[in-house]
Amino acid sequence: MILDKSLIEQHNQANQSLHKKKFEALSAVLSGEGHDVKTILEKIAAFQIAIPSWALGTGGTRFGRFAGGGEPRSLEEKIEDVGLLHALNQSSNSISLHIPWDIPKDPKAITQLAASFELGFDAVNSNTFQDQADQKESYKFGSLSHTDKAVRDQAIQHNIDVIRHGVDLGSKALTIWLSDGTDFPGQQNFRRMFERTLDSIQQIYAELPADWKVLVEYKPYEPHFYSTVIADWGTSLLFCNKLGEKAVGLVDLGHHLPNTNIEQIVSRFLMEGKLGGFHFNDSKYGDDDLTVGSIKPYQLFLIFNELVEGMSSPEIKNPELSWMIDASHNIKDPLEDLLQSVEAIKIAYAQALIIDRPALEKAQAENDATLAQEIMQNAYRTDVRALLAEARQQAGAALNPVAFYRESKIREQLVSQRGAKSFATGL
Ligand code: PSV
Ligand code: MN
Repeated sequence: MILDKSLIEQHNQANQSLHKKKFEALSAVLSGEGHDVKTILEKIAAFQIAIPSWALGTGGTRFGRFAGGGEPRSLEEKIEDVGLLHALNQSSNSISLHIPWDIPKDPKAITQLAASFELGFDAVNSNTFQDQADQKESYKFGSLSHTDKAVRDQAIQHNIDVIRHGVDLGSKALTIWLSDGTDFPGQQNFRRMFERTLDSIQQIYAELPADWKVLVEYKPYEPHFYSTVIADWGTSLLFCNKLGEKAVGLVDLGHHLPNTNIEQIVSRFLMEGKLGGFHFNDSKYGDDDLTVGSIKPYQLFLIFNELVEGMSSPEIKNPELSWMIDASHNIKDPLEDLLQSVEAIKIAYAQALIIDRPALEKAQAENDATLAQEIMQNAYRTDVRALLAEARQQAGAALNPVAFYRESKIREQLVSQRGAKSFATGL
């Protein structure tokens, strides 16, 4: 579905006077605090977050799935949906594919279609956590770490195939999330599992084009419940260091045990120049895949504080990051959910940009914990939404994307085009 841009203009006109009041008031406060509002707006506008191809349909749990209707039935329709999101917020100019859920059969046509929506392709994701119908060897007992070389070889070849699909599309990174692990003590030898995995990823690494990265994602448990081969950031970093320069860590916000200090992990990765990217989502208990910022917005802000501080420090030499959403659940309209997630990420980024850094550094040097907290929370408690709206408006997007989506009855139109029972591949 192609959006009629004049409808966005009408929406912006109708909401202009209230927006103007909010933006002018906020600009006055920020300028008074010494910030350059124009530069902040430019940074917000430039910040783009990739949309995962698997989050455009309704997500499910192992207990069920409640499809919402109008879901994209093909990769082409998924690209159209990301194009729609991008037209609404001008903040998601790429899509991250999961293979084999979304295999581009005609890569040229797919890249052209994406380009027509001003979209590119972010990291491609391999999948050795499920068996496919036409697959010879089973991943029941693992893939890249498997005891049987034939299974490992099949999983290695799959990752190499994913790289080739990515090359055809113009992607520049492979994300490996390895579900391999064990469910019972004594089931496997931890060290040998690590060694076999390293050998497998080394073979994949050797196939990476010169300008590619491999993002090594970690996760402490699920689908296995006793051990995971790449369980934590330390193991991810260990793999990356052994692999080489092109290997970098991927932080999925849902892949930590309760109360883990994720912002400190981000700082450590940055310090080592080994932070590759993010899978944004939110969670209360485990890998809940909830809308970004819906549960722990302060944590998200603290993560962006580390990112803004780290990326602007001359001593940090970290490659460019891949920003991706990895959220999907059961009850919301997926497009509304993605709009909310992107908004939450950009809010946290904008808040981190307005931290008074010189004052914070001074407070830290003087061990003034009270003042440091005041400075952090002054930024966090600033309602920056009018900045985001202004950046969107200047880029030709909607002042309020979710409201516009509802007013324009976009889901209803998608349902009438695709049917109430259409089914997207993915989780
Ligand atoms: C696993 O939980 C994960 O975070 C990985 O990134 C997968 O690729 C994605 O979710 C979808 O299953
Ligand atoms: Mn993930």
